[in-house]
Amino acid sequence: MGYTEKTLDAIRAKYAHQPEFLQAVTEVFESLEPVITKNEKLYESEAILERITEPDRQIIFRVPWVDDSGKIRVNTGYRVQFNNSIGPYKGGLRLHPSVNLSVIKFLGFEQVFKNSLTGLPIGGGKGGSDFDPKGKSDREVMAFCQSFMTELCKYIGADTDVPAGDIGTGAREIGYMFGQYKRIRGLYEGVLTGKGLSYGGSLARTEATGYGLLYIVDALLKDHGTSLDGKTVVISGAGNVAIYAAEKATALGGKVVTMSDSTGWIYDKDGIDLAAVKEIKEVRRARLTEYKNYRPNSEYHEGRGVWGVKCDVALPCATQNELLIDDAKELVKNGAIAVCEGANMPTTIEATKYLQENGVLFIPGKAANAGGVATSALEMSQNSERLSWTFEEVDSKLHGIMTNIYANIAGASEEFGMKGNYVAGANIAGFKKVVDAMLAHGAC
Ligand code: NDP
Ligand code: 2IT
Repeated sequence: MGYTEKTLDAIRAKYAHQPEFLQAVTEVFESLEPVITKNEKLYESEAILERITEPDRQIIFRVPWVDDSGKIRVNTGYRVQFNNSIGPYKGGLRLHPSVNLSVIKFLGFEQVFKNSLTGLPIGGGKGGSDFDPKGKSDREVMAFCQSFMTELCKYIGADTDVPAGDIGTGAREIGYMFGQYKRIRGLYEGVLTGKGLSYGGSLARTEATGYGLLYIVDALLKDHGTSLDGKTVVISGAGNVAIYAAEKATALGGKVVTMSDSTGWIYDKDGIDLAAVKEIKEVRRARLTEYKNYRPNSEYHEGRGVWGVKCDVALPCATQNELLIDDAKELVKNGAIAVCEGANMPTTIEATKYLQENGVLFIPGKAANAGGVATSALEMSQNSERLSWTFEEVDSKLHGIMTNIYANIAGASEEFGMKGNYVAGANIAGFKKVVDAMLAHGAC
């Protein structure tokens, strides 16, 4: 049995109770096989695979807060500092009832490779809590965020670990957390990204993940002799990533016909009215059921279903494992040409393989959604030099980063004899830089 297989077996036995983490590791290991085989002796004696899959540290803590009725509520907080070989830990904070250690570990593991692919000096980490911001008052959200940061602030810092947003964590939550960090630590520093523009945030960070996704879609389609112009696009999610993906897809000439939230989805054959979605989701924090009030000719459906709508390009932008094998079959049957992941690991391994085997161009999240964290790294640079760049400057850097990522993952897939397999390309290209640094640092 080879080194990769042996290590994967050991990880599967040890972490059998962490399915999302195992899914992420399995996908990466499968595509690293050719690289590992080439360097098997060295990597095995240096325990590269054992070290890259074991976080540097995992912090788990109690988050007590007082609700509006005066009752104390308790949630669990997490920060997994996965790997800082190429820079300070960097990655978002997820606030969602489904959060557990397996979810945070899968996200942290993915983040290591994603951050490497950006070409910027950032290591990988992730955190969050099983707190559900839905239905909570602003005061309750503030109470939670202050309590969460009261503990988290011991472990983070501008040169140590720089958290940011993710599901359930947006500008409001980052603001409350930054306020509490500053108050306790007495430091005004770039300890979080996705900050408001009045206190050190970067222009274009809000748009960055969605825009970045479309910049790589554009590069992919151009490389395959076509473009987004006139194409039908289906998008899942109606949050930060989905909204700005839809905005840029429309700007590039695509027609976005679906979006979804955690209870249902909308179909608008004339193209989604984004101003309406922004008002419903960003301003009123309401449900997509309300979309019909803005566009009477649109359809609302309970449950899931966007992947059954005929399209050219599909962009899963909600959450993990939201695109399953039957969805992949529908997409292929309906003639989709590309699937690019705005969310982290939205496509199951089985569905990914089916899409690839049936000629659908597929870019995994660690490459396709890297524009968010890349722009966070640009926010860190601006904070360090105490300057703010213009929207155009940040956006043009983001564009350059995404086209570079496309060139690198396409190049790596070709170099290892798997041309067009962007899953392998992303894993290999992301892995190489981190491993070079790990080898240089010795046993740590
Ligand atoms: P948001 O919280 O802004 O939006 C998430 C959207 O997905 C919401 O519309 C939500 O519905 C919907 N959703 C549907 N099902 C679920 C579910 N089971 N769990 C959570 N959400 C669900 O998050 P983001 O847009 O920031 O993140 C979306 C994805 O993109 C995640 O996978 C995240 O990790 C990834 N990502 C985010 C980046 C960022 O910069 N924000 C960067 C890179 C990746 P509802 O409206 O009902 O809550
Ligand atoms: O998954 C991700 O890359 C994010 N949620 C963004 C992380 C960041 O540090 O901006």
